[in-house]
Amino acid sequence: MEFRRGLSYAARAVSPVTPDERREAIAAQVEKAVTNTQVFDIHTHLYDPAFGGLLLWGLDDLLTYHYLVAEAFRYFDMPYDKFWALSKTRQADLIWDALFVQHSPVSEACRGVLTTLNLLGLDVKKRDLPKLRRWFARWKPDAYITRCMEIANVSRVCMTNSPFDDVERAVWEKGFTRDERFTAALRIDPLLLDWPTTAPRLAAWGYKVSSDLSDRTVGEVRRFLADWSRRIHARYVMVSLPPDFVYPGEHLCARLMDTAVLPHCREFGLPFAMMPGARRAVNPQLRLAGDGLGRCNVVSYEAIFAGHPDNKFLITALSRENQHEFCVAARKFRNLHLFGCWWFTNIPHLVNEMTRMRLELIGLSVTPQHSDARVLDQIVYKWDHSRRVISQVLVEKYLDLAQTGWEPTHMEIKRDVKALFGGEFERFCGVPARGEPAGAKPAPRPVTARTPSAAAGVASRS
Ligand code: RAT
Ligand code: ZN
Repeated sequence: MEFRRGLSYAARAVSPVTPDERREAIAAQVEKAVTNTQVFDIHTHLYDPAFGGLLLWGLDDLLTYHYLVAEAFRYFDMPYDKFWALSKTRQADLIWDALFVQHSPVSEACRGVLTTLNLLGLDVKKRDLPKLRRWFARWKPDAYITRCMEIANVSRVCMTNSPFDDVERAVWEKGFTRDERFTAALRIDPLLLDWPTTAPRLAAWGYKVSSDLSDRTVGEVRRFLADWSRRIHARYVMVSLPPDFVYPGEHLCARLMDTAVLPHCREFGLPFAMMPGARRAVNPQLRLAGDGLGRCNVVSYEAIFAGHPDNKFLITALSRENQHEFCVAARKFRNLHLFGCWWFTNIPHLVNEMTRMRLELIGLSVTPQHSDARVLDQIVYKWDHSRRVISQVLVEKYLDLAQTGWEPTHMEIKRDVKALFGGEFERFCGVPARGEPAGAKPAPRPVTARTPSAAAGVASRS
């Protein structure tokens, strides 16, 4: 019965009458589908609640987001160290004053705070920071996660999981019961970008590595990757790369990729996500807010895609100038999936440009956006803002098609939006060769980490 109803629904096209009516009808269908389709947010810096204080949320974390810190320092004249010595609340006060009170909050990151507050049902008109803080203090993390995911209409998020982070590693090693809404990605920047520092750490953890890349060392790096892929049930392995990364080459990064990371990804059936263009610590005094960007050499990446047809690659590039080149690369290499408008490209102007370009060059085989949220509440604004732009672009594309008489049906629109919001990502990733199928129920863990103390780690902040 359901199926028959679906069919007749599907067969019904958005029927045109006048051009204006056609635009309205298509826009209404697209907006509805975009609003109602749940998103799998494939790259965030959020954490399963079992990680306690690592999961950031609430107003002061929103205000001290590093995107806002960078903007606020343009107005501050205090020394950097003095700012970092302040409490989070005091830092948030100063940022609020500089970016919201003394100036209108027009930047994307500032606007995002207001969108979030507004969608949470708060009145921002009075600019009353203490009152807003009181509202957040009422929440406990578990209920708040559910609330934010509901408003953002996000079904699952992928974390960024680093075995090189001491706090995070300890939680994984202890074990905990997974929250199924939080999937994992194995982040390995220190391994590929700083082998001289990382080798002794691996050795201290019991992997028999030396600083050379002997067969034994490579074997042990693979054992490390295997242990962590299994432990966290990684959906993919990921690294951010500097603009000057070259492949092929004698540099340790390229050699470790060839000998350890890519064979590991093949063996485990895991995509390898590369995020080119990050120039770390351009201004170290700004800490996390001090990274810059640069254009990468797409030829090096094409050599990787071409040389490893049995590997799958996910790419999001930081530089606007690389976007067109990567779209063309995606036309050449079906083992490449483009995703997201990353960091400095996550502004409406560039999301519009990039989404349009991607749809025009590679159609719907793309994941147009991820949130990169570092603070839970940010999924509310990041997805609201992205949905608006994706919707506008789609309406235009369907209208172009309708001009030819190819009118999209409701079901076709829904199908396409589903693909863009995680469906294509899942199709591309497929089922891992080893371990459980992607997205499968996480295996029971030896220890339940949702102990009162773990939960309190978060609750006590509010
Ligand atoms: O967007 C960000 O928050 C950056 O600081 C980075 O974390 C970036 O997203 C990354 O994953 O390296
Ligand atoms: Zn990120």
